[in-house]
Amino acid sequence: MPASLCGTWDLISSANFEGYMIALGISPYLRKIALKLKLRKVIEQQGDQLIIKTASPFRNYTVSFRVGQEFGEFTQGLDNRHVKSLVEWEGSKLVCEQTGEKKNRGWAHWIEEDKLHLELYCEGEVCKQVYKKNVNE
Ligand code: YOG
Repeated sequence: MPASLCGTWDLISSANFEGYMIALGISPYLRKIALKLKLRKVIEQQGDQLIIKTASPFRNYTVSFRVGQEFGEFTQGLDNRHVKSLVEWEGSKLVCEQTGEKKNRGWAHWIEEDKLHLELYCEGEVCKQVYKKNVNE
């Protein structure tokens, strides 16, 4: 059983977020705002059902899904695209494939040394983020 992703996690490092956003076609204005955001992940899991909330003072984004079951995702407030998403466990990694207009799009979450790791993929760009558990929330 992989280490639990559940909890409240605060961003401590981010690499190539800019490259990922450029690949998504985000405007320079929004990229500048997004780069400064103190992002938080709130992850809840009940069996195969997961909810991942990405929270910030600027915008929030929530995705809710069942592992192994494809669903339609609308990335509202992000790049505002419709994709078909499928999330599966690959060993201890929770991996999402987002099929749509953008090629090789998706993300992966895993736990390493008590930290929540995230890679965001789009068209060959990889954004790498690390979150630390917030025990007060
Ligand atoms: O997370 O797919 O944890 O959904 C990536 C933002 C910024 C708006 C956040 C708002 C991509 C302007 C979600 C940021 C940039 C920039 C806070 C990443 C798009 C627009 C919501 C993601 C997965 C995995 C779960």
